[in-house]
Formats: sequence, C-alpha cells, structure tokens
Amino acid sequence: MSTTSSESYSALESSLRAAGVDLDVVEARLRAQRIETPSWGYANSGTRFGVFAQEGVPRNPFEKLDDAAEVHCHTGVCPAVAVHIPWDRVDDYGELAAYARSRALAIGAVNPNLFQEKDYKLGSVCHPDARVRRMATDHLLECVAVARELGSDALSLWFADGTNYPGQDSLHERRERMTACLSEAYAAMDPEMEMLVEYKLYEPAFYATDLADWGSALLVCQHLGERAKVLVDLGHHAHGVNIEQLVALLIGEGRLGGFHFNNRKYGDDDLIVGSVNPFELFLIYVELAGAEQLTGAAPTRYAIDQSHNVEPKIEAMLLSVMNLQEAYAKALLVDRDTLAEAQLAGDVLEGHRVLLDAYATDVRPLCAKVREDLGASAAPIEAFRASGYRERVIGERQGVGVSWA
Ligand code: PSV
Ligand code: MN
Repeated sequence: MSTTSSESYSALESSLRAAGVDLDVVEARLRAQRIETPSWGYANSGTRFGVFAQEGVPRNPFEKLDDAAEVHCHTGVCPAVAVHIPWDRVDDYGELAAYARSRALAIGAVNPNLFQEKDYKLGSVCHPDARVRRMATDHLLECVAVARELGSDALSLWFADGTNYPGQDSLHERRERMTACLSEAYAAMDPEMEMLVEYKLYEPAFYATDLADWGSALLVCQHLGERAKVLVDLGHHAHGVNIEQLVALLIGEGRLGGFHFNNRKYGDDDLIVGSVNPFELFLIYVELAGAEQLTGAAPTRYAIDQSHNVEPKIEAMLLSVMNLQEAYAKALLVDRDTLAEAQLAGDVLEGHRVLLDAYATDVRPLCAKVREDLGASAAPIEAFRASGYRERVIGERQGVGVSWA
C-alpha cells in the first residue's frame, strides 16, 4: 500500500472500530467474496448496430482465460470464469479445464446458447415445431456433458423465446413445451449440478417473452425440482421494479440461484455494474449480506454479465469487480442491531439513516487493503496499466475477427 492509502486505511480503521464494527469479520468476509467473470465479456461485442473491434481481444477460449486470470490477479476474488457454448466450444474440454487450473482458475457456469441458430427464429424450447425443440434440448444435454467435463456445477439458462404478435403462437402451449424440454435437461444433470433459470422482460421478443420475470422463472423452477433456481440479471427488469425486494423473496424461498451483475439506464444495457445506480446495488447487497449473516454462507453465486462496447474490456471488468467489492463492503458495515431496534420501534427515519450511514462510508481504503491481503492489487486499474499486459497481447493477438464470440 502506498503511504497515502495506508494512512487513509488507518483513519477508516480507527473510526470503524470506534463505532463498534468488528473489522476482522468484515475483512474476512471481503476476502471470501467470489465473483465469476464471463468469457464473453473479454471478446468483441457491440450492439445490433455494429461491433467495434478492440485491439488485443482474445482469439479463442484459452486467451479469454488468460484475460480472466489477469482480472483475478489484480482483484483477488475472481477465480472462476463462466463459459458460453458454442462461443467457447473446443475439441478437448479436458484441455480447457486443465488450462484454467494452470491459471489458478476454475470454470464456472456453462451457458448454452439457444438464440443464434437460424432454426431458433420462432424460439428454442418453446418453438412450435418439435424438431427445433429436439435440437434445443439436445444442445442443453450437450451442455450438461460439457459442464461435467469442465468440472462445472451449474447450467445457466437464458432463453430468447417469445412472440412478437398476439396470435403468433399459443401462450399456454409454449409454456408446456418449455417445461417438457427443461425437465429432460434437468433429469440429465448430475446431483451436484444446479440449473439456473434467467428471465428477461423483453428483447428479442417484443410482445410476450416466455420467461419475462422472476415469477415465471420461479414457477418453472418449482416444477423442475429443488436444484432449479432463479438467476437475477440486473438489466432484465421493468423500470421501477424493486430488485432488492425480489432478491429477499427468492432467498426466503431458497430459490436465488445466481446473479448476473451489470447496470442499465434503459434496458439490457450491459453497463459496468454500479456505474448508473450504485445505491440500488448497495441495497441488493444489504439483502445478500443479511442472509449471509444468518446462515454463515453466501446465499447464492455471483457472476458478472457484461459486454463492453466502447470501454477497454479488462479495465472495465476490473472496475466492475471493484464496484462489487465496495457495495459488499458497505453492506457489511450496516449496523444491523441499530437497524433492528429502529425497525421494532417503528422509527422509520432512523432505520433509513442507518443504511445511509453505511452507504456514505468511503470503503475504498478498506477494499484496497483487503485486495493487498489477498496478494492482489491495491489499485487494480493502475497496476494493470503498469503491467504492460495490454501492450503485450496487442502484439501477440493479431487478426481477430469482428464477431461476438
Ligand atoms: C441475455 O441478455 C443475457 O443476459 C444472457 O445471460 C445471455 O447468456 C447473455 O446475456 C449473453 O450476452
Ligand atoms: Mn444475463
């Protein structure tokens, strides 16, 4: 730590300890935080209007792991990488898993891709044609096998399925078709595997998305079995939806399977988590940290799902992880006893002020210290810039095509 940052840590430490915070516990929990990064977040991406290629982006899944290792090296909390099939399809998954291990990484959730093939124009698992549903289900089964080979314990599902016009298809039959296909995939999973079911309000379907909200996803999960759980992507809700409340509901039901962190202003914008609405992110972490305090274990798995269009990808990922560390740190500083007292006494404003106090704390020196304790970097972006990694890979990785994968 530089002298300035160790001085600001000491000042923060004194004030937090004086306020009765058990800083050792807070730091231990921050050191134990785990966030999966997405392989697709390192590759070229864009919008439907265009993809702006960046220099030095990975040419294959192995190089995506190299970039992910760099993020873990500077943050200390990102030892797993989610993969997307077929974007990350390789001949030998054992080799990919071994490569991940050699970079001190593990493979996180396996994400089947059921939205790009031409056959999926009218849907995948909800498609009216049984042939297409068979194709989609076979891909799900392929991904269960891939997960097994990669040592992954989660199949993370998002469907672009939906309709654009009233009358285009039968809404209730689409639901039955989905349940039938997913039941087959669920039955094929090993006992330690979980199925994470993601929802999204709209896009690409504009009239009726088959899994449009957390309630529809939860109903499907309840139908499938205990190891099917809902995945919350922060960009997938209608405006005004109280995400922290639905997080609390899903935790209460034991069905919060995972997170896709990102941020949005309008729709599924895939911006850096915490960039637009950091207070909402804090409130979500207040629920997560509260649940963790009750059970002693993280209530769910955490992943970033972002595709950076105009910002440098590794640096954007570093900033995302730092924002998550800070949101979590602030949530850990909430004075839960005073909060409970205020709530019991019906002191509305005091309860609110307890949250504001924690949110207003500048936890950056604390997070920097925790990263250093983990052998990572106090200042990840500066350290990454000074490392020369970007310049090196720009030299090595020539001839990257402009495509999403
Ligand atoms: C869909 O918008 C989504 O959030 C799903 O999680 C996909 O797997 C991911 O984005 C792909 O970019
Ligand atoms: Mn997502």
